[in-house]
Amino acid sequence: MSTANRITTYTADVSICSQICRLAVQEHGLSDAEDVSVDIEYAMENYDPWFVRIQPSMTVPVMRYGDATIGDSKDILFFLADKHPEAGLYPADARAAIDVFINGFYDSFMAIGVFTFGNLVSKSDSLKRFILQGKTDVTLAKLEALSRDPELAEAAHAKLEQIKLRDFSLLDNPQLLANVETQIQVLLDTLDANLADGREFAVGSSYTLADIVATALLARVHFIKADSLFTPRLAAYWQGMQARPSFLSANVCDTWEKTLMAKQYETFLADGA
Ligand SMILES: N[C@@H](CCC(=O)N[C@@H](CS)C(=O)NCC(=O)O)C(=O)O
Repeated sequence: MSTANRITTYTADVSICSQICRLAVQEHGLSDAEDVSVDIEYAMENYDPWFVRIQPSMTVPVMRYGDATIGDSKDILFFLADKHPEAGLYPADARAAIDVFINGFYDSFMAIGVFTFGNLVSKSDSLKRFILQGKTDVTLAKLEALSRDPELAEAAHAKLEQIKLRDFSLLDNPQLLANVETQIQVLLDTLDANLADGREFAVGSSYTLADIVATALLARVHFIKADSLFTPRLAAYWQGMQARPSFLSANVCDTWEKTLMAKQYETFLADGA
C-alpha cells in the first residue's frame, strides 16, 4: 500500500458498525490496514481528546484513508467499494438490491442497539452496573473534562445534548425488548428469503457489501441469542460466512467470550464494583 493511501481504522471490538468497518477493509483485500482498538464500554476512550480530534461525534468506527477521514460505517462501505472496484463488492447489476438490503439494516440500527444492550443489562445486576458505569458515569465525567478544553468544548456540548435524550432505565423493559426482537426478526426473514432456492449470498450471485452487513447482523444475533433465531438456511449461510478468512482477520465478535468487553467486565468485578 502506498503511504498516500495508508489506512487506519479506529474501532471497538463488539460494536456492530465497527465490525462492518473491519470486514469491509478485509474483504476489499486491504490487510495492511492498521486497526486501533477504542474502548467504548469501560475506559470510554472515545471521549479522550486524541480520539475526539479525529472524530468529533465520539463514535466508532472512523477510518483514515490517506488524507481522507470517513466517520460512518455505511459511508466506509461505499467509499471502499468506490476506491477498490477490483474487489467486486458492489457490482453494477446488483446495486439496487444491495442498497435496499443495506438501508433496511441501517433503518433498524437503533433497534439493534436496544436488542444488544437491553438483553445484556437483563442478564444480571452486575452486568447492568458495568454497562451503566461506562455509558453514564464515566461518559459524563469525561465529557465534563472535555467541556473545559476550549478546543473541544463545542463537540462536548453537542454530545451532552444527545446523551440527555438517552434513557437507559427503559432498556430492560420486556415489551421494548419484544418490539426490537420483532424488528430484528424482519431483517432475518428478509435474509432468509434472499437465500431461498440454494442462493449462497445475501444479494445476487457473489459476495457483496450486503454480505458484510449480513455477517455483522448474524454475529450480533448470535452474540445475544446463540443460534436460536437461525433457520436452517441462515445457519448454512452463517457457516459459509464464518469460513471466510475475513471472519477471523476482522475479529467478528459472535460470542461473549471472544470480546474485550468480557475481559473488561472481569476487571470490573475483580475491582469489587
Ligand atoms: N452511523 C454511525 C453510528 C456510529 C455509532 O453509533 N457507533 C457506536 C458504536 S456501534 C458508538 O461509537 N457509540 C459510542 C457512544 O456514542 O458513546 C455508523 O454507522 O458508523
